[in-house]
This record gives sequence, structure tokens and C-alpha cells, in this order.
Amino acid sequence: MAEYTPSELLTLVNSSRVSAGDERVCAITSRIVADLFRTIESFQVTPDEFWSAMKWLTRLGQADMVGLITAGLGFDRLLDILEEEADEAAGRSQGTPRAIEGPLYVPGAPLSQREVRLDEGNEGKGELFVMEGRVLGLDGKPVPHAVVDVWHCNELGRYSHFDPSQPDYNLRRRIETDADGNYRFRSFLPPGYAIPPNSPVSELFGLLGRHGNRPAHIHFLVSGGGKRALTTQVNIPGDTFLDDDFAFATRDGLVVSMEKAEPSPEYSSLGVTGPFTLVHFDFLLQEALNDSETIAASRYQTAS
Ligand code: MBD
Ligand code: FE
Repeated sequence: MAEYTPSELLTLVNSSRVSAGDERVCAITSRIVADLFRTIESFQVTPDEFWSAMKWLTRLGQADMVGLITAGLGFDRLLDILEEEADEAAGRSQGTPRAIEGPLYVPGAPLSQREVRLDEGNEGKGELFVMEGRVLGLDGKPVPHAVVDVWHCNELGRYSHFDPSQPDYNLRRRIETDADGNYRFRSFLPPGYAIPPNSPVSELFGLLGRHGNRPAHIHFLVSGGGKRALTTQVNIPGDTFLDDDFAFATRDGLVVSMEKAEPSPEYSSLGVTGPFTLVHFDFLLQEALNDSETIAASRYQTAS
């Protein structure tokens, strides 16, 4: 009566109901459970192995590091690729390529008009640079009052909020473009990122024989003017990990060009008084098909 083979048990697990439940959740859960049953059987996973994996999952959640594993195992990039395939199938043209948000965004950064010192409180760290450009539609027309939400790590490769030693919103700002769609900010070139050592994430990556490095990058969430909001990143050229990103998130078209610039009155409001590195980058936003696409939606503010 209550004696089962593995496959009888699986059928029972995936079919027992006291109500209809949610059809999609039932179907996806059934598939995942079936795949795991199969994996456990074919690798003859031992109880010790199984329970240490469950303890690892628990520690991963307690350390708030689930988002590092999803990125490192390619899920974040997969979702982007699939979204882009759907766009292509629907004949939607691209504009600036999207790139993954990553697990380290914080909403609500201080908002400035047209320009900001993103490095406020970090003066003198790293190589000074100014990034400037416009937010444009695919028709090349500027998007006035767009919001460029920008964030990057500190000189040690750590992000504020997740690193409690940094002030709130350190190296996180939002910039509203002017009437011609212009934005600009000053900061220092951030270093690359490495997953925290001695963490559940580094444990798995060690066992997988993988490194946990990302090339130097800067994150953006750009929205406004009724265009489709864009989550992306730019990379700093020359980084060793440009083509070997642990999150598989770098893309052609997102490696910026840098030039050497001399200080001029044009940049005095940013407090630039010596030679600096200048990056020009325009964000090209797609047309939105509906209102929800226009919202600067982070993975932390998903619908329902
Ligand atoms: C990062 O800084 C990041 O951008 C991603 C995607 C994953 C981990 C750390
Ligand atoms: Fe990052």
C-alpha cells in the first residue's frame, strides 16, 4: 500500500493535491523534482552528500548570496538571452545591448540634475574619470529628463549596502538628463569584482574548479521618456577578465573607449582640475510596447 519504487514515489509527489493549486507552479515543480530524483539515482548521491548540499543551500540563503550563484551558473545571462531572442522574433531592434543587473543593486539612490560626483566621499581613490553622453531614442532624438541610475564597487571591489563598512549609497547615484538628454558623472575607475572568499559561493566555485572574478564594470538602469527601460553595464577596456567573466555578462558594444583629456572650464563643476580620463557613451533606448516596459524595474521590484 505505502511501499513505493522511486518512480511510484515521484508520481505520487507530483500528483498529490487537495486543491487545483497553480497549474504553472505544479508543472515546473514537477519537472524540477523529477530531474533531481533522476540526478540522485543516476549519480547514486549518498545521504551525506544530499544533506551537506541542503546545508550549503541554507548557508547560501543565510549569507544572502543566492544572486551570486544564479549569476555564476549563467541563469542571469540566460534570462537576458531569452528576452533578446523574443525581441528578435518580434522584430524589435536593439539599441544599447542589455546586460545583467546582478545581485548588488539598491533602489532609491540620491538624484541629481544632469551631472553628479558619483565618487563623492571617495576623492583621490583610483584613476579619475568622467563619463558623459546622452540618452537617445532609436530615432536619435534625445530623451530629456531620463534617469540614469549608476552604481559601481569601491576601490576594494565591494559594493555599498552589502558592505556595511561603506556609507549608505556610496558610489550609487541617479542622474536626470537635461533637455538635450545629456548626463555626466565623475568617478574613479573601479577595479574588478571577486566573489567573497570563505563563503558558500567560493566553496562551490572551488569544487567546480572555477574562479569568481568579474572584469571592471559599471552598472546602469536607464529609464524615461516613455521608452523601454534598460538595464546594462559597461566594461573598462584591457581587463584580464573581459572574456572570462564569472557571470558571463560582458558583451560586444559595451566595452567603452577612453581618451585622455585636459582639464577645462567645461568640467570645473565636477571639480576636475588635472588631466583625466574621458569616456563618451550614449544610451539608445528602445520604444516601449506597454507602460510596464517603461518602468525602471529592478529584479527586486518585480510585479507581484
Ligand atoms: C557583481 O558585481 C556583479 O555585477 C554580478 C553580476 C555578480 C556579482 C557581482
Ligand atoms: Fe557588479
